[in-house]
Amino acid sequence: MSEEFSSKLKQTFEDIRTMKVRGAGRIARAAVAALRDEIFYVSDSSPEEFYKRMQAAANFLKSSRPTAVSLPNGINTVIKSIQKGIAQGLDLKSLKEYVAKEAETFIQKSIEAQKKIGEIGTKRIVNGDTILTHCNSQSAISVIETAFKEGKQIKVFVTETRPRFQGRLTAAYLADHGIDVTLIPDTAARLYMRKIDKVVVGADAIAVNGAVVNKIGTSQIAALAFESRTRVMVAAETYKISPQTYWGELIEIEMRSPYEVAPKSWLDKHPRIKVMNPAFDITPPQYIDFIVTEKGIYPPQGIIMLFKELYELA
Ligand code: RUB
Repeated sequence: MSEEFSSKLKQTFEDIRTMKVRGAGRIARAAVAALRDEIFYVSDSSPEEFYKRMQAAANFLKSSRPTAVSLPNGINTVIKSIQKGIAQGLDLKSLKEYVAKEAETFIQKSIEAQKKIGEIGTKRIVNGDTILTHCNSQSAISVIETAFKEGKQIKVFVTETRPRFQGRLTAAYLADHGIDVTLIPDTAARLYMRKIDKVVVGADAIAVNGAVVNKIGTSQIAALAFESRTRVMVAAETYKISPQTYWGELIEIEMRSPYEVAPKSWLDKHPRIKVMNPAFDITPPQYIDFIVTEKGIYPPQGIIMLFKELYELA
């Protein structure tokens, strides 16, 4: 099936699957860019045939990783633009140009949204704050970096984020940009929570009830923050809201290889040990103080209103 796609598209699929490209925003932009390039790879006789080929490429890319809702949401904007172009009666050449432009617009808007989240989120960071972040979220980093660039004296605690250690990426980035960073084991989060003024994390998906799906361990940190009255900010673009949750569907949690948790050689020696390696968890809305999007700041309970506005369901 995948033979019909360009090697570039297949490479993007592989890069997302193997986490060479990772983080919900980056995943969405990479997939949309791959689809944009695919437009000029597929040779078709009619707009309908083109639509069919692009739909197949879209489904293939969607299957690369299951949890980040930004991936299908980004891909769907491309597919919807094909439907729109066909409905307008565009010829194949104009249709392709139109779809390529729409894909590029999604990518640019995604980058702008992350910047805007930084500008809005920084309003909730005060001089002297000590922040804790988990994993490696560009939107969370945007808030932290903007606050720092505005001259706020901040300190950042970063959890290592086992088993893939994405926290190291965040710690290195922030330290390289001059920010005071302390890397801690995930298991030290409770010990240090009393020093933390705000938890700032990203999201892979947001359910319409305000629950947030993010890197495994996020819900534990949010529960600890709740226990010590520390505020929890989620920084996420609106394309991370999951439309399927409006109809009662659940967000699939990706299960990854057991060998990320323990080496194969060791597990082979202990065949009776089972391993579970979920990549994400769900933080209930009551553990989240507010969600910063490019459209503004919302309490988790306000996400349903935002969703209805975005999808014109109000
Ligand atoms: C990454 C992760 C990030 C979100 C948000 O998980 O959980 O917090 O994707 O990132 P993984 P961003 O490393 O498994 O992809 O704000 O950059 O979209």
